[in-house]
Order: sequence, then C-alpha cells, then structure tokens
Amino acid sequence: MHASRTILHLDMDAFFAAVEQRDNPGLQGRAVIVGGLSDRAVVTTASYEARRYGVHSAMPMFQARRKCPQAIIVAPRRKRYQEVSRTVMGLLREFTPLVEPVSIDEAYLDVTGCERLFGPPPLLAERIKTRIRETVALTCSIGIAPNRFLAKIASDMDKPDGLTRIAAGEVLAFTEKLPVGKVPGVGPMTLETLRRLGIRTLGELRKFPDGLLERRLGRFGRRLKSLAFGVDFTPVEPFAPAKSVSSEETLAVDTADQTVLRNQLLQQAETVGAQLRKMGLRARTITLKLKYADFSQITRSVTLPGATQAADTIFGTALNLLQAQPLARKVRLIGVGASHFLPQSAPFQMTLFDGAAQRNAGWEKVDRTVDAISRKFGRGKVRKASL
Ligand code: TTP
Ligand code: MG
Repeated sequence: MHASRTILHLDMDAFFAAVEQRDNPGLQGRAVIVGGLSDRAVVTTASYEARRYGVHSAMPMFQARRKCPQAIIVAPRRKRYQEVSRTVMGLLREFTPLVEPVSIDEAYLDVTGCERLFGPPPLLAERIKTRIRETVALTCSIGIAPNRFLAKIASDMDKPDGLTRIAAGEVLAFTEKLPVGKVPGVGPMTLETLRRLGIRTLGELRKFPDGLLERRLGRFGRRLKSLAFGVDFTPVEPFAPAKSVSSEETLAVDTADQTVLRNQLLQQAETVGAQLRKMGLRARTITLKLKYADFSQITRSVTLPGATQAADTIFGTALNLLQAQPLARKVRLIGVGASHFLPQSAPFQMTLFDGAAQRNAGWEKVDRTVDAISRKFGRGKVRKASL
C-alpha cells in the first residue's frame, strides 16, 4: 500500500432539486423543494435558494411551506435522478477506475498516483468539476484529503460548488478543533455520551485513554480515537456491494392498528425478500423501523441463527419485533430492513427441535417459484394468499 494516499469525496449539490432546476428552466434561480405533495410529507431536499429560508431535508412539508411560501414544490422523480447519477459515476470513471459510489449523489475516488496524468489533486478536482458541469450541467462539491474520513468532511465545508483540500501536514491542526458531531457515525446517543465525558472536539477526544472510551462506546470508541488523530485506513472499494436492503412507507394516516401495520410489514418483507433473491444474497439481521406520530424514531434488530432470503421469514421476524413494541403512540412510518449479508449458498442453520430451517427452505422455494412466474408473466400475476 502507498505510504500516503489521495482520496476525493464528491457530493452533488442539492442533487434532486438541482436536477429539477436543470430540467425545467422555470425553476432556475428559484426556491425549489422536492418532496411529497401531501401535508404529511417531508422535504426530501431543497434548492439552496430555499435553504436560505431555513428549509432543509426531513423537515415536515407544512413547516417548510410556512418558512418559504414562495417555494415551488416538486414531486421526486427517482428514475430521472438514478439516470443522472449513473452518468456522473461514469464521468468519474474516466479519471480512475477506483470510484466507489456510496449513495445516489456521492462517491469516493482514490486518485493516488494520478498526478502524472492529471496534475496535482486540486487541478484534477477542478477538471472533474468542469467535466460534470459541461456534461450534465450540475455542480458538485469535492473534498481532497489523505483518507475517506477527512475527504468526506472536506467536501461539506464549502458547499455548494466547493473544493476543499486538507493536506497531510494540516491534518492534526484541522482535527484538533473539529466538533465530534461532525464525525460520520456519531449520532445523538454517542454525542451525549461524549458530552458527559466533557468531549466536544476531536482534540479533546485525543487526550482520553483508550480504555475509558472503549468501555463507554465499545469498538466504535477505538475507531473514534484513531479518527481523532485524522487516521482512517478504510480503502476505496469500487465494487463494494450494498450492505443492506430495506423498504419503508409513511402511512396515509397515523395508526396503532396492528392489522394495518402487519399488512405493511407483509408487503415490505416481500419487497426485501425479492431484492435479496435478485442480488443472490441471504441476510442474517432483520431490522424494524418505526417512526411515531411525534416524529421520534426507533429501530429494533434481531440476528437470526441463519441466513434467509424468504419473505415469510423476514416478515415473521419483523412481526415479532413489532409485537414486542408497546405502541404508546401512533405510528407514522414503518419499515423493514435486511443486512449482514451472506452468499446465497449460506444455509439457515439447523437447530435441534426447531423446524425453522425447514420452514425457511420451504418458503424460499415458494418465493423462487413466484419469482419465476412473475418473470414470465409479469409482476402481480401470482401473489401469496396472505397478500
Ligand atoms: P444529500 O447529498 O444529503 O443532499 P443534497 O445533495 O440534496 O444537498 P447537499 O448540497 O447538501 O449535498 O442527498 C442527496 C440526495 O438524496 C438529495 O438530493 C435527496 C436525496 N435524499 C433522500 O432521498 N432522503 C434523505 O433523507 C436525504 C438526506 C437525501
Ligand atoms: Mg448532495
């Protein structure tokens, strides 16, 4: 491995909103909010013109409308954004094959050793920005750093249309004052734990003994300690496969009705199972996500004794998680996820006196049959009786 690497993190600016503005000249220069049209919907993203009024992602739509009444609200066109995303990722691969897309509008590039071909990293980054602007007429922000962690933070520092470099010699001075909340993976809980320890910045975190951090935060404590020194060896992996699949839905009305929630889970488990089978994977961890009427949110996970791609096993597991939740408030959003992937060949483990493995195998066979019929005659021709 190279002693020192050059990693780029690229993130498109106000991506969905920018695509809408580009495709519709009437929206250019105006406050645009992308999101559902109902009062219950939330903001998916907003153009920078709308952000000036305090509108941001995940804000309830009614609140966004109040903050910025002149905003034009556009329903998302995900297919369109996927298409643009593919084009952008393709452009990035003109510069290096070491491109790892991490979301629809974000990618890491390892450009170590690309200097001879494209010049020093800031010039290379400028070239990438120009190529994107000239091809798809969109702007992006790029961070340049010796590793992924710092590149990601850098790309966010000068949005929109930004270019920020953290050079190797600046790493310690930069991380010294960085608030711990800026570190990817530090959520409200970790932040609170750190706050109680009197840690607000990475500089303060550096001084903490490893043992204490690990006791409070587990393995993540150790990772945080190296991040505090600006150290991150995570490689850029062009073919890194997805780590989870999920399906979720904001309900038409908030409800605590078990039948309604159960039916949602059933459909979502079908979607997740079908996706796993399409990817040729089995999953071991099933996650239930609930967002309540007051917008508070929980996730509950369980790791199975074996791996599955059967909708019924996923459904049963998610239903158990749901039934273990006291529904004190009504539910606004429900979702199921599957993660901890194993290859298709991994079986559902046998446990003595437990028919789980056979049941799972049986359901997988049913699902594969349904998949085959759907492929031949179109989706929706066969459905399981429960749906
Ligand atoms: P982001 O990169 O987080 O946001 P952005 O590109 O809109 O704005 P920024 O300039 O700050 O990068 O997300 C990329 C796209 O993903 C965004 O345009 C909309 C979509 N998105 C969701 O679908 N759900 C979400 O919760 C968020 C945050 C984004
Ligand atoms: Mg973005």
